[in-house]
Amino acid sequence: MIFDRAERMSTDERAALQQRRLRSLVDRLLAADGLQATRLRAAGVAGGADLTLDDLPGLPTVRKVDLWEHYPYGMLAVPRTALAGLHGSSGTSGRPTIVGYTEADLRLWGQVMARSLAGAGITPDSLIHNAYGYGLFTGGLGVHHGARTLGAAVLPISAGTTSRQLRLITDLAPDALTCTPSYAVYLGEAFAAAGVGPDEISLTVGVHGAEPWTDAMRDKIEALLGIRALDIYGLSEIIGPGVACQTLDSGSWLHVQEDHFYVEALDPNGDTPVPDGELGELTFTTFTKQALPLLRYRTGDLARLDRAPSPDGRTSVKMSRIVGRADDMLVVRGVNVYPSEIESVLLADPAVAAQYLLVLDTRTAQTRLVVCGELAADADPAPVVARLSAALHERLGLRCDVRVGAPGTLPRTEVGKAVRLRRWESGEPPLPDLA
Ligand code: DLL
Repeated sequence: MIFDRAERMSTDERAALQQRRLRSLVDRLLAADGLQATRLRAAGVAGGADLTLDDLPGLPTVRKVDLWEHYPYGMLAVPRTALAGLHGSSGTSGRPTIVGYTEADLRLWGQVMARSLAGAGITPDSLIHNAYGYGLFTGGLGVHHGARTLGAAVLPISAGTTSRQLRLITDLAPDALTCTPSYAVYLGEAFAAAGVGPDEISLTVGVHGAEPWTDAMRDKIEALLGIRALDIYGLSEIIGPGVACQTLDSGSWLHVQEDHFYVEALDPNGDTPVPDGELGELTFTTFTKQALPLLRYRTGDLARLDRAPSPDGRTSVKMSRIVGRADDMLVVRGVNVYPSEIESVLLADPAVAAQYLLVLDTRTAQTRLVVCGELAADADPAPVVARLSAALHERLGLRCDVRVGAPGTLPRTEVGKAVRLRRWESGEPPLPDLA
């Protein structure tokens, strides 16, 4: 189902709307007279009136560090008293980011999330088992706003207490599951351990995001839960989940809600957009957000853009799944390694479970990458270790130290985003038996 006419607007109509919205955004930023106004004036922009979309690549960018430096309210374009809600993320570096929403922003969020849920086949008759965390994190409430706008029922179970989740999925028979991909695997494994197979689970679709995942991980989720597993992307700074979403018929692509969130993919210097189809850093402009409008926010997330017609009839630009982050590339003995490549190799092996952990051991000059996996069922690990070592060497051009344990031996994240990388710089190993 296409929820909103804007999703199938002609590209000309959308471009005209975007240009009007860009002009009004620039006027609002200048009137708010904050950091972004200073940067706009320094770039010679005194008003929005004459700007076109072609001028965007010449306008100044903002980054997370700007939000940190103006924490907590310095980037708001409205008085604190005009806020209807706040969210935040702790981020990998531990510095908090706080974002604010007006009432109109919350309505916008509900609208883009309703589009995302409807694209996944969720209808006003659906029951959504929403296992994203409720709280400062945008996942739980973001889905909740979308479900309300769509008219679907939502169970706000939040993350954690897995035995209760299984019980309620069994008793209430929801058709849709919303949670991180790692938690979907966790739920699927717990069902399997309880002897409940995919055919006995009522769920038909899952909408998963908030952390990187691969096709191999999707295959595991779909097999464990008997669902179609779709990707949803977003970030607190832009609105939360609902910036882009895969639909049942969009192939592997995610439609970007570009009438509200204009996207560019920038080259590694952050200067120029790369051609469609090439990997670039996603950079968003929030045309319509009131409380925290951002012009050209550089996300650090790497993906490709595509404008070919989509079989689902939606006309917006599409993005690939997130391939990695500009800052998550590991350099191991001179070889550049993206964690997602390792995930693809591990999970493509049917003998390996979906849980894994990478340990980057930099205690000596000879950096070592330990790849810790887990068997899907009790078996002899030796042939699996040999297979994975060879496959990783071929894919990465690097010899990794592969360890494969019995099912259930690696630590799992029940609440929050999965931790896939631990750095071992000194002291005790992050996992026992790693020496
Ligand atoms: O994770 C919002 C969200 C909630 C998205 C629920 C999807 C579902 P933050 O906590 O601010 O917001 O983290 C944003 O998470 O810059 C990406 O690096 C990563 N991320 C989000 N969605 C995906 C995804 C939410 N589908 C950061 N694939 C982003 C890969 C993702 N990475």
